[in-house]
Amino acid sequence: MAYYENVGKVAYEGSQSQNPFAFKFYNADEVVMGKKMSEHLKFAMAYWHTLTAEGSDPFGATTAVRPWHSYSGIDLAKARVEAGFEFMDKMGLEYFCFHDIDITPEGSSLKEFFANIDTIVDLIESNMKSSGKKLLWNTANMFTNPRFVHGAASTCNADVYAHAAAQIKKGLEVGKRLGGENYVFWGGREGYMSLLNTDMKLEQDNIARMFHMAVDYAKEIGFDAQFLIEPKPKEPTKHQYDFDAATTISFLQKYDLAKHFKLNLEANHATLAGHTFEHELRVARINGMLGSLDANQGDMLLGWDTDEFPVNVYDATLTLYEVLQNDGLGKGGINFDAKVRRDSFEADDLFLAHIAGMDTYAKGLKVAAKLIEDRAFEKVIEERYSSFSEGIGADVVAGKTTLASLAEYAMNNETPRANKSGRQEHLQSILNQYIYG
Ligand SMILES: [Mn+2]
Repeated sequence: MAYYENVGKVAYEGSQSQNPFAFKFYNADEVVMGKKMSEHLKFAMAYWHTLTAEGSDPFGATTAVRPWHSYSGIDLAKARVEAGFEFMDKMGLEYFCFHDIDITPEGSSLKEFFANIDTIVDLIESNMKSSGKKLLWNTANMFTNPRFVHGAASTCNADVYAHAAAQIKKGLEVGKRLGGENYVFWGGREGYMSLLNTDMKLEQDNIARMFHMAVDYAKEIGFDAQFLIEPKPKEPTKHQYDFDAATTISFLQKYDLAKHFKLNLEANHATLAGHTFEHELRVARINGMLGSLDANQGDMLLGWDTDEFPVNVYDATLTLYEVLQNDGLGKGGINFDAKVRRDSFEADDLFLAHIAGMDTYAKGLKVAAKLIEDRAFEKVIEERYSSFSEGIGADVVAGKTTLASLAEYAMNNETPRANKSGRQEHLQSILNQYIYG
């Protein structure tokens, strides 16, 4: 049966199309910098926002009208699988991502939960085989169940720590079975609310121990997915330990985990941390840690994680600029960790929102590719730092200088070469020319 009867396969019709159910910029087979758009943009459906969450917020109940509402329990979980694969097929999404609790009810015990997971994973696996859709990543939700009130790997309760380990173990087994290309750790409640009751060192040491156990188990079962950590600065805890890219990278380096992990970066988490998304991508990229993206955006007038669909072409351009400079995302992709607004409650809105997001990223990709092909900013940056490619600057870069040798140089060159303007506003207008031109 069809769950989305109003909508057929979404096709590319070009920027002049008036058809709401058509792509204006995303043309899967169009070649950009030697690769198809669909290879640059490995878009993934977020199971939780698309199929599981239905628009509740702290002030009101669910509003979404969904075609699976006549089902309940495990039948509802099965209907969501079928609807999800129909949605991916119609949208041209090749990948999906899920938390364990997105796909099935937890039941009353871990044993029942894992049995439910097996039932639904059977169905997901057969749909993957018939459709060719792939798992970008899965993860364990270790923040919704009340047992995780004090965190999971950072909990003060060793029995809860063991429960978290059991969910991760199961998640890795599911990932291996479904051929997941990545496995994500998001520190749901891995942080603290008050230092007055918190042993920060023990909590961070325990998180690292959990990661090492996960690395070991993946190796043991032959699961070769890329491990990813998703930084977020706050919410739900006041201070999350994986605050941002730089904090997370230093954590991984301290605990000898850096070689096993990369980062799954989210736009809304970046802005919550007081950074732009492109800042987070740049930090990860220059450290060889850029793994995958959660494509969304926040509302700058609100202070929380609103997970809106990305519709800002300026931001998308600078995001794709970093991705292209990184020569792509490797095993990673672009997951829409984005939900339709509570008042966009019709099933059709799921399609319209994904079209908006995919078109925004497609336009951003094309502009970023042109910027790179023309070396629009690279030429400027090379010139700006050119004093480090010759003379005393080249000696600094080669590690040939000491404080004493630099001091001697400075004393003999009392009038340094003149500084030049950074030309920021001019560069911003060039970026606008590329976007609007
Ligand atoms: Mn978010």
